[in-house]
Amino acid sequence: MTQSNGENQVPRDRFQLLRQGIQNRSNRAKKRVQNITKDDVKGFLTRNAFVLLTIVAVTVGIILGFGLRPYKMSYREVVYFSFPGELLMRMLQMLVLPLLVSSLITGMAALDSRASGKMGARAVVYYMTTTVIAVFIGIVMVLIIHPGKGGKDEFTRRDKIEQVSPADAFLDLIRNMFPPNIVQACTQQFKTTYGKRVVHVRVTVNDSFFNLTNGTHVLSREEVIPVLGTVNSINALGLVVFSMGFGLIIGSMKEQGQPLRDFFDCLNEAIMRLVAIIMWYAPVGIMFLIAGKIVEMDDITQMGSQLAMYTITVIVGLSIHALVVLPTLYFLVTRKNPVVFIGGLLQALITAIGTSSSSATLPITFKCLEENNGIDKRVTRFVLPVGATINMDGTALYEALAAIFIAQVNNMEMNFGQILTISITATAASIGAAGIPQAGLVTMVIVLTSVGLPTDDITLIIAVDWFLDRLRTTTNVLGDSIGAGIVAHLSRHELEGTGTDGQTDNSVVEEKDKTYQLIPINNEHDNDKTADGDSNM
Ligand code: 7O9
Repeated sequence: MTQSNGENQVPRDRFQLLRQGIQNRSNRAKKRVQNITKDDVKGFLTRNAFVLLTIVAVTVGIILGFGLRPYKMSYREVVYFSFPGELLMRMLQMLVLPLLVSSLITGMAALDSRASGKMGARAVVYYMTTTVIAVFIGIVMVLIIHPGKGGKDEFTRRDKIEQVSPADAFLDLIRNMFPPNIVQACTQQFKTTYGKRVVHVRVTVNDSFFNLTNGTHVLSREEVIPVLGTVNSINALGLVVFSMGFGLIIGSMKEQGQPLRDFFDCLNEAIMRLVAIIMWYAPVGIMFLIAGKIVEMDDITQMGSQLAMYTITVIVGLSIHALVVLPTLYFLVTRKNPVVFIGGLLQALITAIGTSSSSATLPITFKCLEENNGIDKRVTRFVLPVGATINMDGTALYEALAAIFIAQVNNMEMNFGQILTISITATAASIGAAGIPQAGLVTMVIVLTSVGLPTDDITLIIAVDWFLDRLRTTTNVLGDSIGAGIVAHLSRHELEGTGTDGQTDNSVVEEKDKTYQLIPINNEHDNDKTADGDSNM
């Protein structure tokens, strides 16, 4: 701003100066508009192509979905129709495993143990703070809006929900942190199942009163015992633990560790290039994912009023967390504009809505943060995979809110102690979700069991879960990304000092994109630039 804060200026002068300033500005703006060339427009479109395409894809997907609903497709047709979307999911998931391992290993190896310790501490403080805030918002919202008023009469669906023992789930979590076979960890998780065993008990009867046959009898009875089984799903927690340890070690191995550092750095770079290619397909995939889901969903107009209120409560809670709390936190810590930051993440957020999986979105989140928001790779590589595994604000908010909703429809008053228990279990459930097999339902069961709520009532909310899952996932992705932004800001001094190992060759992709960042300036000297433009009036 051309503003005089100077000596003894009379207000009129100041006013004139201001006017002149505004005039200058508008002249400059005019010139800038005049100087816009086709190339500039093209540059803008190229830079924002993905975001624009993705937004178009979502819009078309929604229109297509609702347009096709009246035709009442059969299940088989829906499966075929959703196929392009399924392909996107498969491609993204294909990259998750190598991306997770290579980024964590190089992320840890690029930092000395002091820097990574500090960064880790900051990340953990951020994860805990935001998760606790999220749970708090969820509980406050459900208590204020009270969507469960009026009992359970309007619900009909009742199925049985598998019972889980919280103790066994917790042990599974710890077991999964230490996979005995690292290859198996890429495809399987350990899960306690329950088997039956016949136990023989020898009893000695010595009863002369009833005159029974005295002597020793063998009685058999069945006993339920925990059996260690496996389920097919990536054991993210185990891989995170292994990769972090491994990365830390090769980082401290001086020149002996260099080949491995180079290997994983190169692997990571190659995967990111694959991500860049897949991103071109993402809009198509997202369009069909969204359209397919809209075609497939049950009729929403049939939804009961309680379930509708419940949905609204969750939406309000997640919105407050994602649109108010997280951006404010980002602003307070970094003093930068959170809207710009979130603007750079748009594609990741939309992918999260489309895929409803924050792990499948991980590759896109990486790309957005590194390329659009310029977050240091040492931070993203370290913070994002860990965040995707243990930081789930949306999930924590949802589970606490859902538990109290179920209490409300059962007309059960929760006292302070029970609400506190729900907060703690919901926080724990969101942290442990990736380590607990088939987490979605299981963690919900644990939260409900902890305060004695009927677990079968989970079926009441399953009807809207697919939709709320997408919003939770978006909140989770945003939480991880803002965490990366905040940690990068707080760690900027340490990162300046140690820009060495594994970092030198990382700027290739960034450099390539910087060529797009040319902005026309209002300068007479580059008239030659506008010579070929047709906008020179
Ligand atoms: C939501 F790090 C990775 F990328 F490798 C990774 C892989 C798998 C990270 C996490 C996982 C994983 O298994 N996550 C997981 C998440 C497992 C079970 C449940 C959930 C919770 O999911 C969220 C929710 O339902 O609220 C949400 N759909 O963020 O993906």
